[in-house]
Amino acid sequence: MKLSPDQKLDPREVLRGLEQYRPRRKGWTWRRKRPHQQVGPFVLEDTSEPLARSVPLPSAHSLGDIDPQCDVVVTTEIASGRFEDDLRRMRMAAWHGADHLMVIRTTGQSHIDGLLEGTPEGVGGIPITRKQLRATRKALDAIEDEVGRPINFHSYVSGLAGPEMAVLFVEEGVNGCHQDPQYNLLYRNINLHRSFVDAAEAKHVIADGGLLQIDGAHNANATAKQAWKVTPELLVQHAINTAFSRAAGIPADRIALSTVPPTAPPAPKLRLDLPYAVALRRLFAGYRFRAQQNTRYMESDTREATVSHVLDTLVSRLTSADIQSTITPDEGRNIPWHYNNVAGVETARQTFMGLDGLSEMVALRDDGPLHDEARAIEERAVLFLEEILALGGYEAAVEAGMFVDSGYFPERCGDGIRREPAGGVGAGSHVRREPDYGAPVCSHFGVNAYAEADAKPCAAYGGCTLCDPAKVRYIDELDAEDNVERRLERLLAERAEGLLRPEVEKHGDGVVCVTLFVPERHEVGKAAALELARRMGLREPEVIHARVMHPAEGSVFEVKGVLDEAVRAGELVIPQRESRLPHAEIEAWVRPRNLHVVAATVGEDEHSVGLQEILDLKHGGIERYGFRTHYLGTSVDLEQLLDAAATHAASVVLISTIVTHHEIHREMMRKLAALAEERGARGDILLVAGGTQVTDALARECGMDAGFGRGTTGQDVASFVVRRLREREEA
Ligand code: Z97
Repeated sequence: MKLSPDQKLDPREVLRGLEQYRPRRKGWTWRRKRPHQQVGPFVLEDTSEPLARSVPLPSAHSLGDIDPQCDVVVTTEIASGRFEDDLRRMRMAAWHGADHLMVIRTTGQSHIDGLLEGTPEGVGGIPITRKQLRATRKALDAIEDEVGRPINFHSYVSGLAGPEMAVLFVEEGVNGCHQDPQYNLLYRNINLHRSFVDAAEAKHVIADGGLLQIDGAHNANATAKQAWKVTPELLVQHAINTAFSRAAGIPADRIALSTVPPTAPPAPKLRLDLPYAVALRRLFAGYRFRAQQNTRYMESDTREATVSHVLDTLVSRLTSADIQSTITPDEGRNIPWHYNNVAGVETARQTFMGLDGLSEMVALRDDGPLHDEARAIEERAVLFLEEILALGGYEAAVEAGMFVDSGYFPERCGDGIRREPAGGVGAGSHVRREPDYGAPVCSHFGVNAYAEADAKPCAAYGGCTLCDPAKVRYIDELDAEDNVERRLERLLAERAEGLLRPEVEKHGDGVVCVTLFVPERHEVGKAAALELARRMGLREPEVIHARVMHPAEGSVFEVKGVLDEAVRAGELVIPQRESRLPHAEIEAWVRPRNLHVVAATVGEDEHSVGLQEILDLKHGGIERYGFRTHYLGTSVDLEQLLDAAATHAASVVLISTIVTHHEIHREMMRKLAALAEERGARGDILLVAGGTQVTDALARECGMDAGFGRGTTGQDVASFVVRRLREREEA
């Protein structure tokens, strides 16, 4: 399967021949670092190999469209609840720099003692199934070819079917996973013994499959009310899972500790978060660090979340994270929307690029408060471990509710999660292995009756699914209604008809978001915002974010709703921008003709940067082609402008308006056209307007010859002028 950048991903292509598909690579891949790399005008220190295809950061438009990639793996977590829609989301995220795509299942699958087949949604969202993993890995193969960088696919090995899931992941080429028995126990109330027995088996399979494992300590962080107080316990949780994973065979550099800077401003974030990050790196040198952005204090303000995430990323850079996991800034209020996956990824990427070379200029102090606090967290963690031992061990500690307590250890609040070691889901379901137990796959923790000195254990029964992929049983959809083929019917029909609807999560969901400021006190404003959204035609409007600007003056609201409208692509009128003429062609025509251009900003507009860029030689403006430009300054009177045009016998008048109130830009364009007409000069001069609110159609409507909006370059303006003047000459 091959993707073409100008074509949509075709889900039928992904599903075709899936039963024969085999993953082409197994195990985890890091980025290839390229220190001291020349990228456009800069030498960058903390970068990796560039992408073949991508969407650069917005500011890159003024920097030669460079798109350097940072040196850490960037993650986004995808959970639309429909895998076929996630594929498009993954493609977009990959183009924006993500190379670790985590799919979180949305069913309560942890409690199901087996694997599901097909691609059911049921009523609870997506489970992990072979077909879904296979389709995703296949699509990711094509996406990684398109962007030119390996993409790590990741999901979660947890719950009662953990070992089966680990085998499935290795069979299907999943590259990374979460696995931590403490997660099962504390957050899913799965029996303690069952969780650890399953984890030993699962971890062994993960080790053999070369997957990167991420632990679950960050969940304490997300659950504790005062997350900065849970830091000593986080070190303990990391230690338990790490030691257990090593014992089960995972090498240190494929164990990633999941760390989240615990606070958000106005808490003194770096003062609290840095010591924890430093303590962690000191204690766990040799392991990998997966830094996750903070969700604990996030409400509905995407701007606020973004600022916290930038600071989280600063902590990552200062303490050398290997993976930067991003949280979508809308996670506090929606099931994340696809464009917010991209926003999260861009936040990390933009921050890393901005911090390039930081470690060569700034070093963390190993004395003073940073050192003292890190030391205090380490000491508290050691005390925590000693108390576990004093209580009689891990079981007793869990029973006593030592975990996720709100106190800063050794202080205790008594609100920790308590688990009965003999209780929980799956209690009593673990049985002692028979001495002659034979494992169904070669990766196995403990004694395997099939193991022989010089042959693979599975040789005894003709090969296992891990050694011989042909043995994998692929079971397609089991449910005649709840399956991907049925779900695709609408999508394919709408695509065939060229129907377009807005969407944020699933194909054509119609969801839109509008921002309104209502000049009233909050409660009234909120009711007004909802009513206004209804009148805009939005079904099921819901305020997803509100912020008081002033108690009496008003609030701003973001309202989401469903727009039950579709447009047909084929019926849209798409303005055709004339193509640019080659530089050489423009110059060859302009230079011998001695053409004069007068230019100014008009109205009361002092913003001349845009216009200067169109004119200026330095900025690649039209002077480079040999135009004689006369820049008259800002807020210039229209009469003066036309006087100057007459003095220089100018062929072109360029006006610009950037910040305009009361439709001044329209008024200025109309007046200029009328004045030129009055003077009898209209036929001799080309009148051209530019500015953020100007469009070509609007400018023409106001009597100009052309209008240019955002993103215009000197080449665009020069191409237009040359074409027009050439026509006149030839006429
Ligand atoms: C993250 N945003 O990516 P279930 N195992 C571990 C986990 O942390 C989780 C699961 C399994 C977070 C993910 C919370 N964590 C969200 C160690 C989930 C998922 O299928 O929901 O039972 O397990 O780190």
